[in-house]
Amino acid sequence: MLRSKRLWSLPPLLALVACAAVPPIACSGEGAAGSSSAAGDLDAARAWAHLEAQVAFGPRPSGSAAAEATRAYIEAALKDMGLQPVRESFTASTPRGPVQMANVYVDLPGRERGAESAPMLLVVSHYDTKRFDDHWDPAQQTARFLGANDGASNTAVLLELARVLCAVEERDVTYRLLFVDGEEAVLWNWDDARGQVDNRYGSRHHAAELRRSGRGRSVKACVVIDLVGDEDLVLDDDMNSDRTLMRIFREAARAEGLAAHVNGRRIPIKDDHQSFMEIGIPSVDLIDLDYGPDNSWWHTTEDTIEHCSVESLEVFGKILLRGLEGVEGFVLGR
Ligand code: 1BN
Ligand code: ZN
Repeated sequence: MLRSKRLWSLPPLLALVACAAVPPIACSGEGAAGSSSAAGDLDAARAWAHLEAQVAFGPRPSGSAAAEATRAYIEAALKDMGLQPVRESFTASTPRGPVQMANVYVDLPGRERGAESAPMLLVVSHYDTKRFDDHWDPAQQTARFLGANDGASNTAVLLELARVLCAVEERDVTYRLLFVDGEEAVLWNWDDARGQVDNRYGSRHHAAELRRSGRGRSVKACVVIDLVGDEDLVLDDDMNSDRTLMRIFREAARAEGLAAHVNGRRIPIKDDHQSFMEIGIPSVDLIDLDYGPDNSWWHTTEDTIEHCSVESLEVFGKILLRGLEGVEGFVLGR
């Protein structure tokens, strides 16, 4: 089992006021290349700092002030890298009434810079945390759901991926990094709202926009990351994912000597990848949905920083980067 290691001593990584005047994809700023790690490596310490920062906002359910603070943090981090994030705001119609939500995305153009038809690879993470306000055990009135693993870990890795991709001189494919709101259901269970879809609000909204604009035709693959900070990280073999993409990541882990961290339970998993599968984009969910003894930390107040580890972010980063090389080949039809 991987052990948790705290990195409280890290210096603050982000100036929260971003530099607005930098050109797109300049990938400049304190967060860009030039860190202690070799260019091309995902720096787990930087990712861990992003995880800590999100958890410090407290519970971050859609529509909350903390969700807005998280969005602002994501945008500032991306701007600090010299990128120009786009905010996609919308009002979600939920079983609890309208909720104001917003996705944030950033495009890193490939060689065919500017061409609308350039092949695109979408990488997705949700930043919202599960709503708990009406589900408190009376004995736990002061407890809070922090989503260190479910929400913060995946978003931390996606932010760090942005920094790594910035350091690449020329990409073969265009990457879109998408931070979605409203992955979690607003009712307690994913499928409680019979007849109405009460989950994946942000990814469904983005998928609908891709279809409406025609841009979806150039999106050749989608990689969703979720719950990747578990100190005992083993990615599941999700049956709802595209089999080829799943195989690419399994082989990537093997090539990195990390086979013990993939090929977990073969189960069908519901998550944001379904929104993109529904519009015909091959998609994979990289997720470890076995968190704590018998998954007892998932969607509980046990989802804390103490149950995540920087080593798991490191392991996942290696699998992700090696796998994305394979996905790029998939996207380009190689
Ligand atoms: C993943 C993280 N999910 C929610 N938080 C999706 C999901 C819902 C996975 C129900 C399995 C069951
Ligand atoms: Zn969740």
